[in-house]
Amino acid sequence: GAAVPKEQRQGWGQFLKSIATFSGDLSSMTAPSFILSPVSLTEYPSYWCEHPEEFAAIAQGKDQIERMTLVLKWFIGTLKGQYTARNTSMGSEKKPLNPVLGELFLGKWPEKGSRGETTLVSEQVSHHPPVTAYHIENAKAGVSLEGHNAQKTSFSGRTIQVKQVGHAILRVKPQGSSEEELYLLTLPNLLIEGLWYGSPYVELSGSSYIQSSAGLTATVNYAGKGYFSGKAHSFKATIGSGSNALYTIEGEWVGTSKFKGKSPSGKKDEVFWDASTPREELEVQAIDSQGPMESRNIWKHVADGIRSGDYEAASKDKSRIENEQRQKRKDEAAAGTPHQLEYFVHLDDDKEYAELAAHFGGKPANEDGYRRKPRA
Ligand code: 0T9
Repeated sequence: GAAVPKEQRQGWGQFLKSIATFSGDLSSMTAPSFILSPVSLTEYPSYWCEHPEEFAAIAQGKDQIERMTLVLKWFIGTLKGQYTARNTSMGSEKKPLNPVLGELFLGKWPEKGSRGETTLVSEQVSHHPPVTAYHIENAKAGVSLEGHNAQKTSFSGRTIQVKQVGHAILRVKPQGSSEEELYLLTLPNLLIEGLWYGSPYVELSGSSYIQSSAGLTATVNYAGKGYFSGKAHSFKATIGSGSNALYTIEGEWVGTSKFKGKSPSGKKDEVFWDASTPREELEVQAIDSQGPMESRNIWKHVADGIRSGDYEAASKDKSRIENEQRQKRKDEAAAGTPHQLEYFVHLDDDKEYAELAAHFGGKPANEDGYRRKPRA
């Protein structure tokens, strides 16, 4: 394959073989250097808000149908960043840095015009298995998102299959109303393709749901090349209430999507979302002024090494971090003071999840969850 550097071909072949026989946590595997990303998984929740205007606009919807349409639009608008940003910035999907327990990623999208400031708090709430919790909030707009992410991976044929574990809950204070509206978001399955050629990329498959507390459901069906549209990175979504479909949207989540049939404006083929809309990266404090648990501070030498091609320096500092972590866990165990989460509380049974998930069925009645700790 053209994408694998000559001197790493053997190593890549061995890596693929080891994935094939490996079960469990891919993130802890050592991979050939050309596939390493200098970015930690704790940064990924920022993909949820790279169109801060769309996020803020949700609360402006006049009624529950308009708000659900805005939620779906914001959600579809995040997909290109979530699942293709590494290809765009680094040429292929890359293996993220495996966050340490308690690692933080903090940032904001500043206030702009009438759009209030949006803040992000992301925390690695478990190291083994890796789980990241996050909270994104635009208080002025009355919109916030809380969720957690983990993955179950398996290998079949030439493809890594990733089942996303976790969910997100969006809270909206509709303009001119005091009653909070909730939206449960479930997450799609991923296929990691292109592995044989050393240029992995993500395709989405299966379905994901958005369920509102007001009783509306949006179902998103994902497909790749050769499925319903014949195009890669495609989806078909319906917004409905029970068995009654209100709107159908179809297209590519990396390109344009349109209403099929009925549309809010009544126009034919009304554009739903145009994924060429620029993404806005969040602002993060300079590394020198970051706290000791902040992601870019923890990983600065490793990331520098990966970026400059000094993989020896990268791997040396990565080992130092991992050894320190092992020692920390031992010390905590010996002292009987287990690690405490900084920003989140863990719920064994997320009641809001269970209540909303019951609407679209087929889901386990309970799942754990994370909530932002109340602030002083
Ligand atoms: C939540 C997202 C998630 C995280 C990544 C599977 C994956 C780690 C999890 C699911 C975000 O909201 C969306 C996007 C991409 C997902 C990553 C893609 C990926 O390949 C990695 C896994 C752990 C690997 O790095 C596999 C090894 C490697 C050879 C492929 C590049």
